[in-house]
Amino acid sequence: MANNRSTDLPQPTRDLNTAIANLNEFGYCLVTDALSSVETDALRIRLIEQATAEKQKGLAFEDGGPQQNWGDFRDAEGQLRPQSFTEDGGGCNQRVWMLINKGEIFQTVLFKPTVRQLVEHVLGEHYLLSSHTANIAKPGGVSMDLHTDQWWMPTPTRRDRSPLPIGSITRARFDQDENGLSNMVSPAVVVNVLWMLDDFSAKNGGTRLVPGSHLTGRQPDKELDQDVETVVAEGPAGTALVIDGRIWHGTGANVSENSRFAVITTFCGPQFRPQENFTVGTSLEVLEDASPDLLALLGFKIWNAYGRIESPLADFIQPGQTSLGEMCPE
Ligand SMILES: O=C(O)CCC(=O)C(=O)O
Repeated sequence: MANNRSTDLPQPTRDLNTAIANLNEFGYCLVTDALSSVETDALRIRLIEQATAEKQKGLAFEDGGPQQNWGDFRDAEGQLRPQSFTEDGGGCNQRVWMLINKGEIFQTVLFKPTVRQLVEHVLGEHYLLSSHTANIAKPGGVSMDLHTDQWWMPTPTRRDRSPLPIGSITRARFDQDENGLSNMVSPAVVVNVLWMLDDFSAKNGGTRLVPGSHLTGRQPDKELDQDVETVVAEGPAGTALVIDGRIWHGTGANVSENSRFAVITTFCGPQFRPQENFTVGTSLEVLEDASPDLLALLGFKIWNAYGRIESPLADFIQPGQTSLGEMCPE
């Protein structure tokens, strides 16, 4: 993949309007000093401690190895195969899940005003946290396949066509018309934020992107798009890379000597199922101190009667709340 960086492509900026224009046109933007150096260092230290402990205890989740595939995938003969993973399989990317429970420092990134304004620009005033994780791209890794972060989003279709039923969509089997093209483009329903805890470069596996691909109306195809040009999101530690959920992207190959650390925070529209189940999985300790904003992000706020347990008129559901259950008149 070529790195055809042009000066017209998004550069790190502090200016919200420039960032919004970049996001609209190219599908991504880079926010300078989204994190202070103190915050970046603290996040990096906590992440290394957590990742090291998970690895030592045999609980690390590593993907990106040669035999590891997310969801259903197509093999070399084009056959659809089920997902294949090993929990501690020595893949090139160590993931750390559910950062919400893994140190207060990880919560701080959720409340950065510029980034939240960018999320709001794309998703509107209501949205959910979909996942809050880290990706440690280790040296020796290979480039991740290009993908979008809303591969599950049904595409607009024609009246005379029978689309793939939405529950049959997988990472390797999404609905596209006969030509793999569409004049229609689904809206962005996901925004992903990659918080750089190291300087990102082509050498250390900086995220690769296809500028403008968010408006193609389709998912990248491994064969059809194998020669597509990508650019690397470069920036100093503390930069936030904010991407439209439709943009084609993936972790680059880390050919440096050191691991590349990033926190990845994904937001989605309130209609969609988050990747991490925060209403069940968030620790009570975190919930006890959570602000209404955090509770809303975690899915405890009712949206147009969705996400309720009993009354659709309530604002929030309570952690641990269950429905009334079977009752009989006295
Ligand atoms: O770590 C990166 O640079 C990108 C990660 C990514 O695309 C993913 O986790 O799906």
